[in-house]
Amino acid sequence: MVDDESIPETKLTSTKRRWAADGRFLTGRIARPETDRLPPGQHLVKDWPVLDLGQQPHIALENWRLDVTGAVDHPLSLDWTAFQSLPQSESLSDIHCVTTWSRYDNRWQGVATRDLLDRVMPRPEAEYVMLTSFDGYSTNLPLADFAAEDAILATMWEGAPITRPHGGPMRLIVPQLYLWKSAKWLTRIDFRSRDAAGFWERNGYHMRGDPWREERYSGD
Ligand SMILES: Nc1nc2c(c(=O)[nH]1)N[C@H]1C(S)=C(S)[C@@H](COP(=O)(O)O)O[C@H]1N2
Ligand SMILES: [Mo]
Repeated sequence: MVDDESIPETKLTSTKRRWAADGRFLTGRIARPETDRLPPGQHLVKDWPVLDLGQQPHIALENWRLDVTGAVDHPLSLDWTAFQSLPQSESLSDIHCVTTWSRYDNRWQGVATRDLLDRVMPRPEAEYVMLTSFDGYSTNLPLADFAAEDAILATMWEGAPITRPHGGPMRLIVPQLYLWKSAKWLTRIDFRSRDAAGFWERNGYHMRGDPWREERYSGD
């Protein structure tokens, strides 16, 4: 048995310990009974609708970039090759759109947000994340949701590259929030101490967007 005292204290272990002490990830994936799989007010679809502002950017891989900025110890600016060299993960999840459709069992591959967090090391004051995309879209979410175990910076869906209409070459997937929080064509992740509204949040959508609580609009 390895006792805790023998594990060297690194910045990573100390940050993880701090997160655990804060209960940072307590809003992460929660096992739900099968009968409770469909959130209130949702219906199941088999296809996958496309929803966005109507500008689906063409991003050549040589022009692709991901900047990770704000309240982190190690900001990053990654090109496609550097991004692809991060640890790769797979996750299976349901998606829930605020327009009332849900789709079960989507298989994603890409970089788990937790692996990105291990690299950049959010500072203690980082409580929120603002996402910005190549089409000018933005959306905000709590760091605890961004850090959920099944949240992934996805490049593949069902074994094939994510198509441009669905956010290829890379989009975020945060299964536990409505899908508008899952920015397509993601290019910037900014860590912040205060919450600020993104595009739909400025236009009446909820700041958090938990489908299980039906947090659709700002008054909900
Ligand atoms: N960059 C970007 N991401 C976006 C959007 C957008 O307009 N631009 N729309 C959001 C909304 S409102 C939804 S419902 C989902 C839809 O994802 P899909 O088209 O893959 O179903 O993407 C979200 N991410
Ligand atoms: Mo949406």
